[in-house]
Amino acid sequence: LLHPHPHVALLPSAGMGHLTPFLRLATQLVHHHCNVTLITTHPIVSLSESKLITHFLAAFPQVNQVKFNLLPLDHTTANSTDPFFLHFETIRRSAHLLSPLLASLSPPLHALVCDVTLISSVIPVTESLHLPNYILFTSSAKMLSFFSYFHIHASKAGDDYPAMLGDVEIPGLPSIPRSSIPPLLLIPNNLFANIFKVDSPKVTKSNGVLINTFEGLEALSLELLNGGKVVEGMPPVIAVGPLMPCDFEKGELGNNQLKWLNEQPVGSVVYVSFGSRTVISRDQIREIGHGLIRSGCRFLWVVKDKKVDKEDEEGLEEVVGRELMESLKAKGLVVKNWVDQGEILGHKAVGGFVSHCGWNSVIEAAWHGVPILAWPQHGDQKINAEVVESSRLGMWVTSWGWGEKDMVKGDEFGERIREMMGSELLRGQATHIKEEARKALGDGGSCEMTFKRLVAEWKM
Ligand code: BUP
Repeated sequence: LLHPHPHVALLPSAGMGHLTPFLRLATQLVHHHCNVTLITTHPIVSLSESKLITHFLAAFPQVNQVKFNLLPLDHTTANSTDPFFLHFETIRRSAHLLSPLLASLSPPLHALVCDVTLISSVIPVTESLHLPNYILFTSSAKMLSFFSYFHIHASKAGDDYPAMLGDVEIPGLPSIPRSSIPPLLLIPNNLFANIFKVDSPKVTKSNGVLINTFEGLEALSLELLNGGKVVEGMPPVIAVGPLMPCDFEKGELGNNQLKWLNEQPVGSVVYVSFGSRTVISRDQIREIGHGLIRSGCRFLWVVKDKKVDKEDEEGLEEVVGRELMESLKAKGLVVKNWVDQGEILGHKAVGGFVSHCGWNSVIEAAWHGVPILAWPQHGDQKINAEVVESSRLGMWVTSWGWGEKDMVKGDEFGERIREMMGSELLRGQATHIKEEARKALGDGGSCEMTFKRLVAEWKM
């Protein structure tokens, strides 16, 4: 019996970097005539996440929302203070409650797509329901290689984990130096490392891994993953990228930002943002400010000094300093609240992007052909920065340490911005990658084929 419209449930994890690609995937599935159920987990961590969900559901009334109320988490039993990681853990510990919820959906489900950080607690649920389980991996294919290989690497260190973790030699890929390993994996027994270690070998238990990348950006990693070279028994790794900013995300680009951008010459502005969950120290914020002035470039800089936006109440002058704020006004715009990054990167005035290399940001820069100056701050970001550098979408100053630990001086920062903004080579290559991205997403491109194949598979 063929089902004309397969029913797919999506289970994202916490944080904009995880939620956003899930919602973009949902729009693609709707476009390809799937019935979509979005499982939202409560309580929601940040304001930006609740707003985005509301906008999404208003734009897609045909999507069915199921609210999943999580069990309260005893924080003393989870070794972390990061609200997003604690939320991952809360979902994981509540996952068994998903069974009746998924089983009661009508029409019956054909697949569940969940975040990779939930995989080991969701697999038993989908297995018991005989429901195909897919992962949406929200980072790069290079990071997926690292993630799925990590348990093998960690086992080499044996009881001496994490002290004895060395450079990571994944078959077929350039070696990943120890200094690029997400720092939390090097701290014994923290929550993130524990989740990572438990989930890493479980990827092979899923029916497929959807990933927000495309051949034109990460051909080698995709080939190795799919050829079973990285780990044996890898399920199909399905490139569904680029998952692009959608209309429902719009509406936060303040009028003054747009007005200001409209007044700047083509390609003259550097956009500076370190993502939704990076806290930059006050001292580093000041150095960044001086660097921007030193660069001589025009700039749009998003400042953030709290991990969760609900806590972010201080004014810009307090964070940046009154005097510096005054000097910054001459050449740029400094903003504190959420901005419409998709629209900024797509604006003709923007000619460069200083980015932490959260994967969504990298893909958005690729889509708009904007060269990146990579400054990874934590997590997967050095591994993503390596993709940026090797694809020549941008440049990465590898001597800059993790943002959390090491300071970069303003002079050096300003110099590198000038270098990126002045590079014809980077601009040319970024334009080429943009063309590849547009080909992948265009009529008859790889995305259309891929979704058609997936939907056909789910219909069986
Ligand atoms: Br900040 C900010 N406006 O002001 P990443 C971010 N974004 O639209 P992260 C805005 O949030 P993880 C803002 O376009 C991207 O889609 C941005 O995701 C958008 O980094 C998303 O780049 C941020 O993956 O998440 O937030 O650090 O740590 O999970 O990678």
